[in-house]
Parts: sequence; C-alpha cells; structure tokens
Amino acid sequence: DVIPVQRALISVSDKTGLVELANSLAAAGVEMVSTGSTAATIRDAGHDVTDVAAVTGFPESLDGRVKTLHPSVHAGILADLRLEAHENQLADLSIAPFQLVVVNLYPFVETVESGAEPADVIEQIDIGGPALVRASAKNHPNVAIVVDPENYPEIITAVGAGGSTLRLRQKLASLAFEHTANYDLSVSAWFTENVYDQWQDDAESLGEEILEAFDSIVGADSDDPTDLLFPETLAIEASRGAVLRYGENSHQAAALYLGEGGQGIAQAVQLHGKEMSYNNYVDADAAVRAAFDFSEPAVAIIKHANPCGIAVANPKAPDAIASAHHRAHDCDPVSAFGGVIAANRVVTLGMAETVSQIFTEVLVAPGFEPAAFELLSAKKNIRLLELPADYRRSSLELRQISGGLLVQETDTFDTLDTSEWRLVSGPEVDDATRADLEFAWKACRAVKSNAILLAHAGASVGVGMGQVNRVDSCHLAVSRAGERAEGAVAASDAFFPFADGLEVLLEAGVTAVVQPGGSVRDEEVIAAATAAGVSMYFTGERHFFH
Ligand code: 93A
Repeated sequence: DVIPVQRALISVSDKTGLVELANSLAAAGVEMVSTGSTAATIRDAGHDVTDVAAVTGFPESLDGRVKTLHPSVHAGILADLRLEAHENQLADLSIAPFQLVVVNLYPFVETVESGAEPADVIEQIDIGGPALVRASAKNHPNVAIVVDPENYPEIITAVGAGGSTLRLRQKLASLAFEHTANYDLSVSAWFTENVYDQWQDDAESLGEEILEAFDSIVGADSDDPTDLLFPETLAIEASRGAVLRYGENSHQAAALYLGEGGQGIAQAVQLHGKEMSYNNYVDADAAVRAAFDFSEPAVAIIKHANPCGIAVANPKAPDAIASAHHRAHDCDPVSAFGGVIAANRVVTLGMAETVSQIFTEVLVAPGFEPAAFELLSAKKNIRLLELPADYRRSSLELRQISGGLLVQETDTFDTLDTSEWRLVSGPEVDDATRADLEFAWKACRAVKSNAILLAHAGASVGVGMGQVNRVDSCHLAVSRAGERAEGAVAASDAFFPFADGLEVLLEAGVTAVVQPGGSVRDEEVIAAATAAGVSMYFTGERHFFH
C-alpha cells in the first residue's frame, strides 16, 4: 500500500516551507503542477513547474476564482487506480493522476481579523482549495493530501523512502477533513455575525418609515394631534422607547413604546445581554405577571407566553427564591430550556447558580445580588432585566382588532377572598391542601385558556394550556404531570362544561379541585367529584386569559 509519488499538485496561500518542499520533490523527480503565485515561487527557486492552466487548457480566470476547478484536475485526483475501469478512463481522457496534493486555503480568518471590508472577506472564501482537499482525502487509497506545512517533513521523508503509506494517507485525510470543516465553520460564524447583522441594520432602516407611521398612531412625537387615532379617547400617552430588531417574525418592523408613567416590563432596565426582542418582551411580561400574583417568593418560567413552571418557595428553605426557581424548573425541565424566567424577589447567588446551568433567554427580577449578577453576566446569551422598584401593571389592557381597539380593565386578584370559596363536594380539606388549592388557583391565571393546572406543595407539576376544549387541557396537564398527578390538586380557569374533563383529572388521582363553577351541568360535575370522594370548591370567579 505504498504509493510512489510521480506527480504532485501544489496550491498554497501560506508559502511557509514551500521552497524546501519543492527542493525535495524536484530532487525525487516529482512533476509539480501549480497555481499562479505558488508556481511563481517554485520557479523562482529554480525548479520546473507545470502551470495548472497548461493542464486544464483553460486560463486561471475570474480573478482567480476558477483555477483548479476543472475535470482535468479533479479526475486526476479522484481516479481510484485500484479499479481498471478508472485507469482506462484516465488513459482515454489523457489525464495523468496525482499521487500527492498539497493545499492550504485562502487566509479567511486572518482577513476577517485584519478588519477587511465584507467584499474582501468574501473574496477570501476558498472554493477550489477545499474541493482539492476533500477530493484528495476521499481518495486517500491513491492520494496523499497535505494541508499544513507542519506535515511537510513527514511527506518529504515518505517520498524519499519510496512513497506514502496507507497509514500516513489515512492520517492526512482525517486532518484534511477536519481542516475544511473548521474552515467552513469560520465562514459560517462570520456570516452570522456580520452579513446577518448587516441585513438586520438594513431592515431596521427600511422599517423607519413604518415606525414613523407607528409613532403617529400611538401619538408619540407627533406635531399634529389630529393624526392621532386613539389618544384623546384613551388618554394613552407614549413615547418610542426602542426600535426592536423585528417583530414577532423577522419580516415585521417593530418598536417598543413606553406608556407615560408606566412602571412595568417596558420600563425594566436591561443590565446584561443581547437586546430584547419583541417576543422576549411578550414572554417577560407574562412571566412577571405570573410571579407577581404571589406575595410569597415566587418564580415563573415562560415559553411562548405560557408557563412551563410556577412555584412559590418552600417556607423552610434557607434561600427562598432559589427554592422557588428549583421547584418551578422541576415542573417541566424539557420545556424550561430557552425559557423566560421572572422572580418576584432579588435573585440570590443560589438561584443564579442553578439558572446559569440552564439555557435561559431572559431573567427578570426586582434586583440581583452582586455575586448572582457576576455569575450570570459571565454568560453571553442570557438577558438580565431589573424591574422598576414599584412594578405594577397598567389598569387598562388594550388589544388591537382589525379596525379598532378592545379595551378592558386589567384582570387582577385584588378582590380575591378565598374564604368565600364554596365547598360543593367531598370533605373540607386540610390546611396544606387548602394552601395548594389557593396556589393552583393563582398559578392557573397565568395559563392561556383553556387552562388546567395541577399543583403539589406550592409548585405546578403539570400544566395544560391553550387547548380548544377543556378535556384536552386536562389530558395535557395529566400527561405532563405523569406520576405526580396522583395526590396533586387541580385548578381550572373556567367551569367544566361537562364532567368529562374533570373525570380525566379524577382518574389520574387528583385529590382536590378548584374551579369557578357556574355551568348548567354543575350538578353532573359535582356528582362526578362526589363519587370519587374528591373535594371541590367553587370560586365564583373566572380567570380566562386569551
Ligand atoms: O478561488 S478559488 O476558490 N478557485 C480555485 O479554483 C482554486 N484553486 C486553488 N481558490 C483556489 N485555490 C486556492 O488558491 C488554494 O486553496 C490556495 O489557497 C490558493 C493558491 O493560489 P496561488 O497559488 O495563486 O497563491
């Protein structure tokens, strides 16, 4: 398996060690074929060299973009001479095979590091070089491929000793594929960082016109109040807070407007991380809304505006907010990946230590202990937001529909009085279960309708959200909870219209249920709970969240 070297293709940007290599190959009687400046260097050293253009019968063209990309070159590299057919075809085509290919690629990384313009960087993306490298490495039973001057001494020795061994060619092939893979990764990283960013900037400036139109609708910075569609009637005064990279999707221009006197997520101060996106704001708002429904230390983890975990602290835990986060995360660790987290207390080092292990988009809290901030801000990908000291939600909620706006009072628990809950089935529950029911009822408000939330010991264990019927939400909550459904309590954001949804929960082993009540079939629903010996409370108030 030793392949003697008769013909070598040499095309290198980095000329380190090239002359020594050429000296040895010439001494061994090897024919050298080379591209432009590589050929010139070899010729200057006093050796014969064949220009690649003479092999291809095609001039090096398009500013060097097309030099070796030619069948006469690639057939000479790719022919598997263990096969008679390949050997005969090469002979018919009058193509001589290569046994050695020496290539190193255009200095892409170095060009990027020099601060070159994008057009110059792109010119340094080597196309023909990697093709030579990969073709040679693929055909390592016949060809030795050298991509690094560090390996020149080895190949010089092999040529002098009669040729390359299979073992050497295999090793070189492996290095070669590693080399081209790393090269492409560098190119791709540059595209992500530069070209994509550039495109975003263009999109932003294109979006400016649209944003001016936004301004006039919202009433920000407008000279002429007659332009304003809604401000007089709603007394919304806003100013543009930030141009966002884009809206819900990358083709939508978007901006953040700050309501005058607002103390919400829009006014949060970003302490660390990449800029907030539109979706980050939506999720952070949902997360904060959920966490601040509790007076005890609480954490909510949100994905796509829905909670994948909500919990209050174990009252005995020394680090309360860390305990709440731990328990919220345990609800659904799979979904919590890439989540948006809100805490209603200052983030401690203990909580930061856990969060830093989990890929998290946003963490918003009233503050961060210095050590917690230090740990988290070492992570590039997390956004850290500090809420205004007197965080509160607006008293009105607006939603746009085509041609108009819907306005409603904000849903709150301000008037929640759990002592008014009515027991409609089963025995009065003990204090711990009662506390769990109250927790579940509050946590359920953070879940998009139809919402079913299973909880145990102050932590959600299974959440069913956003389904178009309540039975499916029950199935989802139960399947997410798994074994944890047994002995859990359940909350439903609105009444059970039939007993079927409740039955799913009862079968899973839920011990107590809280729901608004008020269905025309309440009797059936109560009968099902009673038959299962399960306590059920009616709150008399519903918390849809759409
Ligand atoms: O521009 S290319 O992508 N097109 C080619 O056909 C080609 N062939 C070899 N780059 C190409 N090369 C590269 O040219 C090699 O990878 C090497 O880095 C460089 C050597 O060119 P020169 O000998 O002119 O310095």
